[in-house]
Amino acid sequence: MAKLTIKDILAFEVLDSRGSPTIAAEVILSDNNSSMAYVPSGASTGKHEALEFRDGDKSRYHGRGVSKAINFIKNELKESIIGLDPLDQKVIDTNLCKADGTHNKSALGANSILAVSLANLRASAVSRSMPLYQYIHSINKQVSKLNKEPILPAPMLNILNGGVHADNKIDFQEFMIQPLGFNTFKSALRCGVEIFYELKNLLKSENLITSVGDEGGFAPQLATAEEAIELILKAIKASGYEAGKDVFVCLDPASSEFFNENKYILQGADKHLSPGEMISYLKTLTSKYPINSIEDGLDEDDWEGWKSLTETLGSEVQLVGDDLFATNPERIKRGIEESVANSVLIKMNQIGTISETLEAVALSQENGYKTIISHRSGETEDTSIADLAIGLAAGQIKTGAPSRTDRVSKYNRLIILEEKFKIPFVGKNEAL
Ligand code: 2PG
Ligand code: MG
Repeated sequence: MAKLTIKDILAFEVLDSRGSPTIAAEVILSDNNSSMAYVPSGASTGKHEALEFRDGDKSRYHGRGVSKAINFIKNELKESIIGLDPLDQKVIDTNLCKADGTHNKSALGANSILAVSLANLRASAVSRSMPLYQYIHSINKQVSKLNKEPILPAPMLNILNGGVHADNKIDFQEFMIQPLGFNTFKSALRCGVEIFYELKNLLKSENLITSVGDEGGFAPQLATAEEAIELILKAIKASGYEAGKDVFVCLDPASSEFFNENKYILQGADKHLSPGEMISYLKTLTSKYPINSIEDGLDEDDWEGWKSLTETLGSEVQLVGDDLFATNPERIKRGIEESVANSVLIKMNQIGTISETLEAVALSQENGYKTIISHRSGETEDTSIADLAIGLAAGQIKTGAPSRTDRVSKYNRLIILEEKFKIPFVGKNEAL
């Protein structure tokens, strides 16, 4: 049998869910199997993320075009892997990184590199006639000492949007619900969806708008986190579910967005807090409400604050590093060494290749940190994160509200994989 190789790579400038240009890349193999991958894009991007390469030419898409990144794929990146074995993802990713040659992928862009890395992964799965999640599980053997069996993740649904994802005054970016007291993914998701319906009814009855933010959650004109949480709790009750038992509240304040000169400036809530006061505020919220997870509760470089936040709340609440870790194994290592946070948000485009993403998950899991596979606020029809969450047994996924196809497509993929392949659903204790 002829050796399997990468025959061609195509790239297209397409659009994400905010109408911003992004990249779709197609890897075509010598056996004529192929697959397309689309790259997402963040709004509350962390300082330590790999670079997203944009043209900066103001005459096109307000400078947000990605035509240069597309050319990097067609030239430098293609040359670096053409003719190689696609099944050796590690070699493919190493070559892509070498072609870039920088520490943060600033020469060719993490968006162009990830498009090729992910398309290669997907095309390889097709060529091996495996569902993507199974293929991911099979290659994770080389990376993870645990390589846990595939499992459906607990969903985190962002049903109320604030911060830079919405045009309201709420300082915190995301108010999520996490259904946990269920035996299947489908029934957990149904709980989240029914609460979402009730939240809409409540907003209407209180004359608040029901338009949605970037991740499909409602974006009412509220000002404080307390107001948002109270409404969600009412919606949970109205749906017949019990908060703190069937379903929990999760927050992503995305604190780096409002941290300035060592103060957390909450304009909607009219609070200017020192790191110590911000920790006390988060503690108050968790003692008052059934909150089981807080992501980016503090700034991405406030390691001192994070340490004391972890000492204060780490034994009772999941503390998730997103901008803090930026899916970067070096930063995760530092977090583990300094006992900072206890969970890692995983976003492929923060680091830029599949191999480094697998490394970040393995490192976290091997050190007892929980992992949550995450979408970006700018998404596409690509559903690879659903398979990634299952194949790596991440335990949790956050992919927005059950509204807008860019979010729902991931949930639908999870529903179908659960039923078709009879994959077990993560238990409450294993997820958190
Ligand atoms: C976050 C993400 C996704 P963005 O902060 O967790 O919800 O937002 O993609 O805008 O960084
Ligand atoms: Mg976040």
